[in-house]
Amino acid sequence: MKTRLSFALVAFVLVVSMLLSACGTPATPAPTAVPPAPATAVPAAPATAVPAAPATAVPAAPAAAKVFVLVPKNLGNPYFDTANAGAQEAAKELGVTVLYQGPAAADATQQIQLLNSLIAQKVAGLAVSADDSDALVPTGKAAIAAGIPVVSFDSAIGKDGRVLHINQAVLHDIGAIEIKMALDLTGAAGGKIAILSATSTAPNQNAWIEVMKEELKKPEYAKLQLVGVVYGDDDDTKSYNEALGLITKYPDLKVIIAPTTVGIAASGRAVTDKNLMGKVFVTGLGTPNQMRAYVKNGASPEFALWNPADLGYLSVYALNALTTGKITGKAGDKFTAGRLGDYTVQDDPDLGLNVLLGLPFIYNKDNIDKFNW
Ligand code: RAM
Repeated sequence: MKTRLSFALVAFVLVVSMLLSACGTPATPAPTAVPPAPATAVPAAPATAVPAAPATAVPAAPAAAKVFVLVPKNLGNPYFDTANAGAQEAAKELGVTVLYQGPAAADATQQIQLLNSLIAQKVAGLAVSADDSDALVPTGKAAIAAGIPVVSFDSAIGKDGRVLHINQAVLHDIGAIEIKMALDLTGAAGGKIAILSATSTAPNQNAWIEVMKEELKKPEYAKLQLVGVVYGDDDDTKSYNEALGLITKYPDLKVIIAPTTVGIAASGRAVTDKNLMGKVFVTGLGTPNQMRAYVKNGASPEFALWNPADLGYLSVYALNALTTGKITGKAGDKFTAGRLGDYTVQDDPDLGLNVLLGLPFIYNKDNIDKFNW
């Protein structure tokens, strides 16, 4: 009897304690049980899918430093290397780390893979020169949703896929200056001109080409005849071959306008190799060090550009202002970008929210030796 009673008691205690613990579990959700949101929001990219980045070019960062990543259209392009030099200068001043990672080729799919991987690594901010405006929007959105501010620089991501675009110069001025230089080179007689661009999807070049076509409708440009637009994909060899193709196809071609630093240098070399100085002129957008020889030998007497180092510098200052809460990215927001001074976020009907670096500059034999980048 005594045994039965104590057995019943033990069983009762067991059942009660089981019931209590069963009720207790769902009633006490610990805060730590919440899954970390950003990781699941980001489509994971296998690390191996990311095109190799020049890890060695990156200075080792103190573990605590904030990590921004400057993502060019492609690696191995001196234009973007110069932008990176400016970005590193800003990084030093601000005490942040800026990594420089990009796809091997100017290709949006590769760029998206890299960005997905950087989002998964939870970097502090991204500055991207877009290989394709629309294709990068979902990726930019995913970054922003994960709390990573995105600015595009040089080549804009569509408005929804970035907080700000860091604009090198007013779109209209860049297109207009290229047509003006073409007429300077043909003289009043005018003649056939062709455009050798970057990739056919590059948002910046496509926008400039649209402006060039509009400019050509003006009476002062009536004697300039645009015979074609070709694409060198910001690849030196392809650009060189496209330039030779234009020269062969149009024996009376007067000017090649290349709104890309890769295309203009390759065109300068093509004209030089064919010894067509004084017959075919090259102009567009170039860097002084790549163009110096062609300015001096007459293949490209003048070309324009802004300073890409300043563009990289301003991009990092803008990311820093966004991540420190100094600005949120709305029109009218103001911040100071070190040696470049004060900037205000502006809203533009086409470009959306942006920060404008300044005016493009014309390089020629009188000033080219003042520049070394
Ligand atoms: C190339 C790239 C870049 C463009 C310059 C002018 O380096 O296409 O996006 O801004 O040219």
